[in-house]
Amino acid sequence: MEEAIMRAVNAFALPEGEIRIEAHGNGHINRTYKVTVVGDRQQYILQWINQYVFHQPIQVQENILAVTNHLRQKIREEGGDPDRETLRVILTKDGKPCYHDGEDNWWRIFPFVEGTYSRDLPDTPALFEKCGSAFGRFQRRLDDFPAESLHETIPNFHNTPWRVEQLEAAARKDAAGRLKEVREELDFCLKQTEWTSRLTDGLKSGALPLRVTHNDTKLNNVLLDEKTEEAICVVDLDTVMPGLIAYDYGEAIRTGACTAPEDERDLSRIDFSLPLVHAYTRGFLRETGKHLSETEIRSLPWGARMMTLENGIRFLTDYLDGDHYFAIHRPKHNLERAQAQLTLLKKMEERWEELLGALEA
Ligand code: ADP
Ligand code: GN1
Ligand code: MG
Repeated sequence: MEEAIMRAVNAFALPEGEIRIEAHGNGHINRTYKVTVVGDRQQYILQWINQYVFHQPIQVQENILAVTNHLRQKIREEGGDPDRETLRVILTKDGKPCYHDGEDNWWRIFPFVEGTYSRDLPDTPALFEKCGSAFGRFQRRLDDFPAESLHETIPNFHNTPWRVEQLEAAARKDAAGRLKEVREELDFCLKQTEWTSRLTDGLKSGALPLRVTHNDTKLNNVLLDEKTEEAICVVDLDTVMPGLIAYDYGEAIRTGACTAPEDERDLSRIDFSLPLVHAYTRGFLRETGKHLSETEIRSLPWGARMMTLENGIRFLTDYLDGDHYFAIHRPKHNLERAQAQLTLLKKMEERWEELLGALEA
C-alpha cells in the first residue's frame, strides 16, 4: 500500500520535496491520509476513494468540483476566504480531478485547511449550534444551484423504502447465515413501513423540493478552528447529491444529538439530548429558515427519525450480507450499530413531541 500511496501523491501537481504521510480521520468508507511536503507550509489531504461504494469516482469528483466552484463564488461575494471555507480540488499533473492507478485504485487530493481539526461528538450545545450554522450556510449558499445537474453518485442513497426492500432481500438470501440472530431487529424494522415513505412521497407530490444536500452531516465533517472553535468548512462532499433538506437536518441530529456513540453496546445509555437538538436547530434555521417552506420546516423532525431508522436498516442489511459495506472493528459491530440506532429511534418516538417542539424553541 505504501508504494501505491507514494505513486498516487506523485501523480498530483504538488511542490517538489520529501513527502511524509500519516493516516488521518476515522470514517467508515474512504481512507484518508495527511501529506506533508518537507519545507512546504501547506499540507494536504490524500484520499483513497472506495470504489465498492462509489462506482463512478469521476462523477463524485465532478459533483465536488461543481459545488465547490459555486461555493467559492458565494464565499467571495460574502467577503470570506474560499480557501478556508470550502474545499479545493487539486488536479493531477495531466489536469484530472482524481488519479486512477494501475491497480484500479482511485485517489484525490485537497489542501489541508490549516489550523483546523474535527471532533466526533459535540461537547457543548454551543459547538453543535455552530455546526448547525455551518451546514445551514452550506445549504443557503447552494440554494440557487441547479440540484438536478448533479450526478446521483449513489442511487437511492436516502430512499428509505428502497433500503427496506434491500433489507428484505438480504434476509431472504441470508448470505452469512445470520438471519436467526436478528429476527427481533428485522421484525421491528419491517413494522415501521407505514411512515417510511413519508419524505419520498413528499418529493413525488412536489410538496418537498429537491435541493443540493450534503447527505452525511456529521460533526466530524465540519472543520473547526483550532483557536476559536468556530465552524469553518464543511468537508466530506462525496455524497453531495440532489436530496431533501430533512436528510441533512436528520443525519446531524442522529449523529450529533445522541447521548452515546453510534455503536454503543450498553443500550440503556442511548437517548437524544434535547439541549443539543435545540442548539443544532437554532443554528441550522438561522441560516436556512428564510429559504425553506413551512412544509419543509415541518419535515425536519421526520428527517431525524428517518435517518435513524435508515442507518439501523443499513447496518442490519450489511450484517446479514456478511459485512461488506461498512468497515467493522469487531465481529458483531454492524449488529451492535443497528441495535443502537433502533434504540435511538424508539426514544425519538417516545419523545416525539419534544423533537417537534425544537422547531418552536
Ligand atoms: P470520510 O469519508 O472517511 O469520513 P472525510 O473526507 O470526512 O472522510 O475526512 C476524514 C477527516 O479528515 C475529517 O473528519 C476531517 O477531520 C479531516 N479532513 C478532511 N478533509 C480535510 C481538509 N481539506 N483539511 C483538513 N482536514 C480535513
Ligand atoms: C458512512 O464515511 P462515514 O463514516 O462518514 C456512510 C454514511 C453512514 C455512516 C454511518 C457513503 O459515513 O451514509 O451514515 O457511514 N457513508 C456512505 O456511520 O455510505
Ligand atoms: Mg467524514
